Amino acid sequence: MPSTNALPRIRDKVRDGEPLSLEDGVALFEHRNLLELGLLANEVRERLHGERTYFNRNLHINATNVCEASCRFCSFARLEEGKTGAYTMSHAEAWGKLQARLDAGDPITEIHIVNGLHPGLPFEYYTELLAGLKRLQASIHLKAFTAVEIFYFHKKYGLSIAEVITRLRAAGLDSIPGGGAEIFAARVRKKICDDKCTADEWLEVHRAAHGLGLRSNCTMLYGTIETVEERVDHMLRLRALQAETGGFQTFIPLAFHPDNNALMKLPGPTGVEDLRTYAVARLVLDNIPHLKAYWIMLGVKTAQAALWFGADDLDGTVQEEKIYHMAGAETPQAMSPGEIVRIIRNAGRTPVERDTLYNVVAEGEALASDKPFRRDVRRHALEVVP
Ligand code: V47
Repeated sequence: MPSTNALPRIRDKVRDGEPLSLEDGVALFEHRNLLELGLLANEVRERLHGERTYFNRNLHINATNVCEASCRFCSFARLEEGKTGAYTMSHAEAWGKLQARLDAGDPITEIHIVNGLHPGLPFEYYTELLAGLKRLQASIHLKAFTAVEIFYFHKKYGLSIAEVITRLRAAGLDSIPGGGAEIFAARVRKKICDDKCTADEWLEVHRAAHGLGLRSNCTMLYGTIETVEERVDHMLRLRALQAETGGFQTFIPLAFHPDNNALMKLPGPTGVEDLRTYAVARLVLDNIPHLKAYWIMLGVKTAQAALWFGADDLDGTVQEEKIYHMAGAETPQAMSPGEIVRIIRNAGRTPVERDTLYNVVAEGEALASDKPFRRDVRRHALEVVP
């Protein structure tokens, strides 16, 4: 605990629009009074977005969990086909997920696709996956493949990073999700994810994507073995790339879930740590417009509270999430748009349905007011059990 209260000095910097330093970020993490910290983060949140709180209608597809990497925090991956719980969807199965939403009259605007690093699939598996989804719904936004996957494609198929992105884009890719960043510090990566791309390689993929005109998101996995210095360092590296390219839309802190993985002995972050991390992120990442409280992993109640600690986005209806649910998340599998609207209004904020690029889809009277999904839809059994 620092002997002096750094908050008044940091508050002046924030109000003057001065970027915060590593030391400032660490001092914020160490500031005991959570509400003072939250108030300052909320000031920035309201300066940027007022009361507006965004969400979208989306669907997650994790087409395969077969993965060459052995990240110690991951409960989703299986090393090879044939291992218990390993799966790879056929194109028809993956496309069927979208067809089911269309048949149900659910006007989703985005599909979020994240997979394992499968050693045996041809590049065409991925391009055809995208192309088939676009054939079903030309207007759907495909936010697909983390930088880790794109780097893997680059190495595996012998294409430059730019060529990989260009070919995926020609097949239907619209933007890149923020996953796989974990924590940039080499010390931590060595211990929790030493067999996938490095921090610099992750950043290089996003730099290339931004250079080709694609937008992307960025994440930070927190609550494993990292220090608060390493969390702030992570944010500063993202801020530096954003200063260069301006291509990041949203930062998503991802709270570690400890079930069914090699880090099971760790307790996972507490609610206060979640809110503190959101507030510090809002203050340090002054050049990334949005901060997403991903309700699937934060829990609906903490995500709602995070709307007063810097967050302005709740992600979306989701459906079919596997990565966190296999790691022990107890949140529902899906929330109806009406339920998300209710949660936002109940927090005293103004809901706005957006598309992936933050264009407004509906607000005010035009917003959904449907009931929560039936219990069996919210809690439907996972098709893949660990
Ligand atoms: O890359 C994996 C993380 C990420 C665990 O871009 C875990 O809009 C905690 O990136 N505990 C995938 N975290 C999810 C992701 C994401 C989610 C929502 C929106 C967006 C976006 C991106 O989840 C992985 C990894 O960093 N992760 N296992 C775990 N046990």
